[in-house]
Amino acid sequence: MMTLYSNILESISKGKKLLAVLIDPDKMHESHIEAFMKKVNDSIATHIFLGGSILKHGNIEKTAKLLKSYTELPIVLFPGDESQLTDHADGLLFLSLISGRNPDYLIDKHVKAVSQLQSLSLEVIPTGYILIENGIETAVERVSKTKPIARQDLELIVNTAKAGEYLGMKLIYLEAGSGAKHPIDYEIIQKVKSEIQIPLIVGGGIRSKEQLQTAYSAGADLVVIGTAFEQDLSFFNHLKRQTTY
Ligand code: 1GP
Repeated sequence: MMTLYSNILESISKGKKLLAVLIDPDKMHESHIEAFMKKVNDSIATHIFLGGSILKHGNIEKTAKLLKSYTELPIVLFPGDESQLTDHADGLLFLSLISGRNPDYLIDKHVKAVSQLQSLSLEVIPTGYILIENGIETAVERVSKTKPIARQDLELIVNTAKAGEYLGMKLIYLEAGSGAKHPIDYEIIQKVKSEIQIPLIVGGGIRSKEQLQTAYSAGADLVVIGTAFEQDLSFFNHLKRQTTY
């Protein structure tokens, strides 16, 4: 079943913008989940993304189970590696870090995930993951040991996204990195969106409603926000469900 992906396509065809709240089990204490999810449920969020570059003490399975008990929103795994898989989620962004040249993150971790995936009922969504330089080194760069693409190199960014689409990926994710200083530029989003036919995800460093709207108006179909919600629950108050874009 391809419910998750077809729902994304359907929303886009209706002109609806999507918002994923990213939850890193390392940063979210179990005792905070109920209150946090109440805020999420009252907001315009449409998806929960779950995962982190590396997990030290967090538990994906336990967190996914808890999240499910508090929300109807689809839970999509956004894993740093093959250890972050669970059947308690609805789907998986099968991320290939196509901005980098480290085979581990291009294909190796994927091969290692297969036997586990065969025993799970997750909807697997192949996703071209493109890391763009944002002013500071982020966890993805450190953990993957790859260099992000320079923000100024629009041609390389666009060609990387196009290559991902030609390879059959179903989503392109432009990532500035968690806690990024500069979210992905308007021009980058606009140009990539105009060159690809598949849905475009944008994330990293988005901390205000204005930045969210900028990403949407540039052409992002789905925006991912983690840090801003982790640091300040009141951010949700600006994104209450009746808000329209
Ligand atoms: C990180 O794109 C996501 O992978 C979200 O980034 O935590 O900066 O919102 P932030």
